Amino acid sequence: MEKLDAIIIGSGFSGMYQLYSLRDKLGLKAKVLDGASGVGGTWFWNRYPGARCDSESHTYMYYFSKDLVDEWEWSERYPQQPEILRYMNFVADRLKLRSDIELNTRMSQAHFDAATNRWNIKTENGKEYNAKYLITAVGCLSSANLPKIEGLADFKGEWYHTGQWPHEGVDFTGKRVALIGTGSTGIQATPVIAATAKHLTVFQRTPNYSLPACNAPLTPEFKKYAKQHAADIYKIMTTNTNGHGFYIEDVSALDVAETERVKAYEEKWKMGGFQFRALYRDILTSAAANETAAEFIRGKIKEIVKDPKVAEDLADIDHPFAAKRPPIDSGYFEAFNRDNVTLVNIRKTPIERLTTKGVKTSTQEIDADVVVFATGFDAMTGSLLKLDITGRDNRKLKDYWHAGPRTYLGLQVPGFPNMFTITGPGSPSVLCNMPPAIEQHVEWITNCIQYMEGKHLAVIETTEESGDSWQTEVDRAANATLLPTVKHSWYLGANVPGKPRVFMPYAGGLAHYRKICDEVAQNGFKGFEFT
Ligand code: N01
Repeated sequence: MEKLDAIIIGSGFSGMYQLYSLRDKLGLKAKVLDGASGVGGTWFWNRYPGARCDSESHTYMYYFSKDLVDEWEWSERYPQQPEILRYMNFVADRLKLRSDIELNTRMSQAHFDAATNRWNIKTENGKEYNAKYLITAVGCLSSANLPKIEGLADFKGEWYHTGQWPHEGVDFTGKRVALIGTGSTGIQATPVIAATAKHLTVFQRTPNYSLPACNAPLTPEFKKYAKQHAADIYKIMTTNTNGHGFYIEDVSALDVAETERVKAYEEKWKMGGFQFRALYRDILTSAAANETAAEFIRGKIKEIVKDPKVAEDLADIDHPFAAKRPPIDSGYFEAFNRDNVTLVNIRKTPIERLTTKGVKTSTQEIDADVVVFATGFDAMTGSLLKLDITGRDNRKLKDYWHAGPRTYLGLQVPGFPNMFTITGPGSPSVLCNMPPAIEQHVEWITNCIQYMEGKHLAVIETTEESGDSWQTEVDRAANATLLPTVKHSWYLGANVPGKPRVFMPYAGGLAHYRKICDEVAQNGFKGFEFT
């Protein structure tokens, strides 16, 4: 059994920075475990066609090190998966992290031992570790959600989930492809698969808004600008609601004349990306303000898609804009103008089963050589609940979270001493551009551990009262927005049958959340108890 100060689970953005912080800043003995054969977390697994980040590249990176900012150069406004994976490998090498990352080593069990105040950890390949701190860096969207569609075992073709894509890629040339799911992933994959497949059938359950990415190579001038203004960019990212490189305008959509508003939406549409959402402060809080944006996008869909029936099915959106995570795309709606792309509205004609030859709906059987499940993830809690994590008094995380996750600040779970959850449920995480949210958590945890080590404290543990009061704040923040009004959203766990319907991320905004976390730390880590 290897004895360590800290075990970190996962080698994505979170795990790598946490390792660097504990090892190189605090001088602790720390190790990362990861079941994958390479670093990169989400970007190691999500290799599906068209996989690209929806955050702009100059904001989708670490900012804690000026050297890393200066030495890395992105090629496009929105980086593709291979480029992000190269970046992650660059960081692993540049910070000399690899010697403390155990790949192909999936943690299966972590039990807290109250006699020693330490965690005993076991892996699937039989390794054992003992550590004072257990830090989960497992990602919010890393547990694939494969729907239980009858007949999958009968299907004679190939099938794949986008989040577990084969490393060698999939050649769609000359093939009939069925794509199930029209979230961010399905919307990114559709035009790319359509470009080579013989035929692509997209099965849509929930129509979706999508904003054009307007991706393009970065100009030398922009690259220079981003490096020279890194400090200003970082300041914007960490002092706004969702960690992107721009602020939300402090104007109500309802205080602007319609012609002016439509003109402004048009400008943002042409600019591409999430700035469209940032045009008015009340898009996510007022149904009437939201409808102005929703109506504009529905109009765009009908303008782009030539077949009015297909356009009607695509634009028949029954949730407020951005109340489900809005995708951004590179030619999604345009793909439905191709002769080799068909839309099947499975709200009207549900999928009944897979057959040996393809997908059977209530009205037809569609032959397919390949089925692609772009059906998302058991988000935020799935990857944690797959593990056997047992805290004080034999408390199992699965049991404690049976009615939904309960945390303090999304950073710790009552009854699980010395365990920290990077971007855990109850933190802003998925409502943000992830890297600044991750950096904030890693820095907070590192500061907390430094405090403990400096004072020779054995245990940090949050309380039931702290968990309860934070849950009240999580609910308050969600209910101040339109987000929980969408009943079929993965933010609420609705995409996974049987999962409790609880709004999981903290919707109070990254800047506000950072302030709360800072105040907690400044007040002697209020809400936590030390022994
Ligand atoms: O998953 P999703 P995703 N039968 O859950 C449908 C991040 N991301 O992988 O909406 C038929 O959003 C489901 O239908 P419905 C981003 O945060 C980031 O696309 O549940 N259909 C939906 O259409 C994103 O939000 C980036 O009715 C079924 C789709 O499958 C998150 O990951 C890129 C079904 C799933 O959509 C998840 O996105 C991609 C069933 N049984 C993703 N079950 C970047 O920034 C589900 N569906 C790079």
